[in-house]
Amino acid sequence: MTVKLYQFCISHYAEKVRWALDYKGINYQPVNLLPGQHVKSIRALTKAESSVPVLDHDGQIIQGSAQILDYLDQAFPERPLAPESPDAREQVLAWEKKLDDLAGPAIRTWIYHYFLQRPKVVIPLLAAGTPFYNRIILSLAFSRVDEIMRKWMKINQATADTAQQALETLLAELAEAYRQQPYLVGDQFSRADLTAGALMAPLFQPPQYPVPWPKPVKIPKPVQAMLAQWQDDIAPIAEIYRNNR
Ligand SMILES: N[C@@H](CCC(=O)N[C@@H](CS)C(=O)NCC(=O)O)C(=O)O
Repeated sequence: MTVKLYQFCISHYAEKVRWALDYKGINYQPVNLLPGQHVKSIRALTKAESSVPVLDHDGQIIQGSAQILDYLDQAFPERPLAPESPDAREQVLAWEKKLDDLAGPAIRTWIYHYFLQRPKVVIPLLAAGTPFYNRIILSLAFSRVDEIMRKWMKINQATADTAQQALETLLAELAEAYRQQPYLVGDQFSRADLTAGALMAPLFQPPQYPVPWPKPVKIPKPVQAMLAQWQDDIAPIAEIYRNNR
């Protein structure tokens, strides 16, 4: 059996899938791609969109983190990622969808807006897990990389401010949920908690996440300030990650 994960190391949606694979004890081979250069290889695989993560299980191709988690639970039912009860399952999937649709894009817009202003910080994150010369290529072409990424993901000061607001609201909602009970749904860890932990991971930068996170002093000041302000709301999510990743 061969399981390959096409990904960017920095992708927090890929982190959902890495975590799910590790949680189920499935051996896999990561295929680390450089953003930009990924389009051709992913389109050739999926015949559709260019987004990662994409899973290849013995030639079966699945694109999208939620679809991959569905597939993993069907193909590898040990250690299920969602509860059996239909009600609880519905709640878990609703949390996941909300986080996928809101938290994922908001974190990306907010962090990249500031990190793209620091090429020395962002280039090692973008090129993580790929050959060293990609860092040189990205450095030489950085103004174009910055321009393309901002255009592609609609990143600017206004969208970063909106994303920051959205994050603040979501973090408060998650913190409130974790104050009531140890998991987002019921009394067991599920893909709802996994999604919160994986998508919010750039806010607490865990060591298991396979990228060279910047030293705290290198993090742009506006990001440092918000991380300090959100510290209490981030803490329960970091704890879920620490205890279950
Ligand atoms: N809903 C998708 C979102 C995936 C996504 O946004 N992936 C980004 C990286 S974090 C990507 O591949 N962007 C490049 C592209 O779409 O070509 C999922 O859950 O997998």
